[in-house]
Amino acid sequence: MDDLQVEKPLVSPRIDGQIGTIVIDNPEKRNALSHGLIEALIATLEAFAAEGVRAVILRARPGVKVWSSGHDVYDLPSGGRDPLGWDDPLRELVRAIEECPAPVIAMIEGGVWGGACEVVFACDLIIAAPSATFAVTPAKLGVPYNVSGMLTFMNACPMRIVKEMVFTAKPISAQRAEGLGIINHMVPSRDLEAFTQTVAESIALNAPLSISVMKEQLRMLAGAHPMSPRRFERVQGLRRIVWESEDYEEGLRAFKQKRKPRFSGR
Ligand code: LCV
Repeated sequence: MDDLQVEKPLVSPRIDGQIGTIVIDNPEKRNALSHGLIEALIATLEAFAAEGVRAVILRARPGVKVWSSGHDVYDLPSGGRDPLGWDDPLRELVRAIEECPAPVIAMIEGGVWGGACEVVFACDLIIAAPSATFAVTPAKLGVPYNVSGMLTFMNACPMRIVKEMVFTAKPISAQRAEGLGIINHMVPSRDLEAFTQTVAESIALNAPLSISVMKEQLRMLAGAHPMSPRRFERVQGLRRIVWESEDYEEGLRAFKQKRKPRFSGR
């Protein structure tokens, strides 16, 4: 790219009063969570915290068909490396949302895919239009999802729904998600922005210290699942079999070649 071309920002942040809004803005790639986009999101959350923002709204452009297509598949490592390890940018983004002192409200229109589902489920509230859908897709790519990610899903959904979502990799509708308590509100698209703003304002009027400490308590309690070193090592060993498998390589290859994967079970 010659130096005259300025890279389009991948996020559009703004602060109105005590409410920060982040618009994810890379529609050409269906808001895929690339390293660059994730870095911009984390930097914005940190800047909002430094400004004392009391509520955050995380959204895409109005009317999108795809809120986010999930982890940027081209950023997924192949050749025997854990694709979702501690330092994976997606994991850093989930932690940044969970550790943001202000509640983060995911305002959803359109499809939420894969790792973006975990990002949305890690948010404190989810307010969605009827057009929203949620799909958890590791099985579609042959990816071994990681332990804290599975815990995010378990904390967001009843176990049988987690199993249906991870085993089928099929989207569930906003209407079904609302009925299951996975999202806080389903709101007509025309009212979505105003409704979400009203919820954010009601949070911003309350005591920020009390809220940030209750948010951190809930994060710690929700993550308080004792797992012995022996069990954790067993999980990591099982995950390694997956990320070293031919199926994982086939999942990545098929996506890039825009064809259906043919999984062998090896
Ligand atoms: C890179 C993309 C992507 C993308 N990455 O538009 O949860 S896990 O474990 O699975 C985790 C590892 C994860 O999150 O993996 C990614 C999971 N995501 C998905 O399975 C969704 C993949 N995307 C799609 O199914 C379609 O793109 C949807 C249905 C989201 C949108 O379909 P649509 O027909 O509107 P295209 O498929 O034509 O995509 C437009 C451009 O965005 C790229 C895609 O490669 C294409 O790029 P080119 O124009 O250069 O061909 N793109 C879409 N998703 N996750 N790139």
